[in-house]
Amino acid sequence: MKDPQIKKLIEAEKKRQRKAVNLIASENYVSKDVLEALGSELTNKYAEGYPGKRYYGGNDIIDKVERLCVERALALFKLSPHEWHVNVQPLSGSPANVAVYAALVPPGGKIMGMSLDHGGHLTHGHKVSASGKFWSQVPYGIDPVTETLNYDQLREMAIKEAPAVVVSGYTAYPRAIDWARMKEVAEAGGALLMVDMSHVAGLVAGGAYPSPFPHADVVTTTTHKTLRGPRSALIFVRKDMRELDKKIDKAVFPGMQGGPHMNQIAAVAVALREAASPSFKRYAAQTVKNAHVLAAELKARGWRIISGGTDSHLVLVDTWMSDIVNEKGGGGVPGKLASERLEKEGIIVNKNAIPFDRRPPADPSGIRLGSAAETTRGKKEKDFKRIAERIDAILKGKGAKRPR
Ligand code: DSN
Repeated sequence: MKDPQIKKLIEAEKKRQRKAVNLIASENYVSKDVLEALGSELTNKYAEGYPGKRYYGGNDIIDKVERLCVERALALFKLSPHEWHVNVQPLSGSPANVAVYAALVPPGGKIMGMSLDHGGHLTHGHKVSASGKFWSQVPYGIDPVTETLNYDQLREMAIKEAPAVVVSGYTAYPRAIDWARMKEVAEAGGALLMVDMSHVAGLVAGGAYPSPFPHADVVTTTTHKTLRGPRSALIFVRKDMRELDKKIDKAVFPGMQGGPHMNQIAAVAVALREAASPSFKRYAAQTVKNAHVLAAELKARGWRIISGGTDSHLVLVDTWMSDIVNEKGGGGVPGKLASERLEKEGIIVNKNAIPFDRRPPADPSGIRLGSAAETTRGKKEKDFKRIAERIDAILKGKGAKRPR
């Protein structure tokens, strides 16, 4: 690279990534092959349209790239091309979700989505996102006692509100979701079931988390979290008489986007091939085992784990109201301070609201941890035990050595 400033910054970021213990639940480390595809000449090509129907010439090879990505996406999740369609062009998760609403929800129509502080995503209808400005959110949350979904209550809500779409799949919900029950919820309200499996897509691909495909009408996912690909997104849609597939394609292009990022689509194809390998299956299983250890070890040291544990890569910790007394006799630590203290010691997490949080979103009560990135780096249960010990020591204000 001839640009010394950017070269220096890339090198600095590479070093930071190497040194840090990365517990950001939505991040991961891609392979060299994924990076190579991302940095390829495919970025030079305009390919507005879909394979065989482009608005520019010179797209024969590009068509093959996109078709291969489609084929691999369907094969990875064991979907028949007769029953499912996948659009591989969304630039990332938020535009993918908004494209689904543009296709399937009339302007001003209702989206039943989980509220932000209970673990939903901004694009599940929150008022600050386009999804809450052009459509109206029917917000739902989790049960205050079990801190998990209460499907009976959701069913009643769906019947009362009759939304166009029920959105399931969250950004800070550690537990397995009963997709069959979510389908019942949607059907009771006459709604489509849209699953945003962004966080768990890699676990689903590796067989370590229940698949939403037997029950959902539409499944969106980012490709860069547990799936370990480049930043991008996919929209899967059931093919049937309702022609949802055609509506979704039109909503992505020309509805939302122009030319697809073909280097990104090629990199997704590479990641999908990697995710179909036996070693990825082992990776997915190890990711969940590591998260179990992290949750159990923190819990054993007095930290309150939302819902009592995890069934995925994700652990949500109430650092504020946990039953903790530190060495100075003080109590818990608010989420912002907790994440700052951990970062100073080389452990990167994000502050996160917990359900029914009484603290403001900018300084919430908890932190969100994830095991996907460090599992990619080969960490096992014993390493996660050490990470939990270190987190505990830092948050309680004791000095301790950095985990390797
Ligand atoms: N920012 C992602 C996450 O951290 O879950 C969602 O967009």
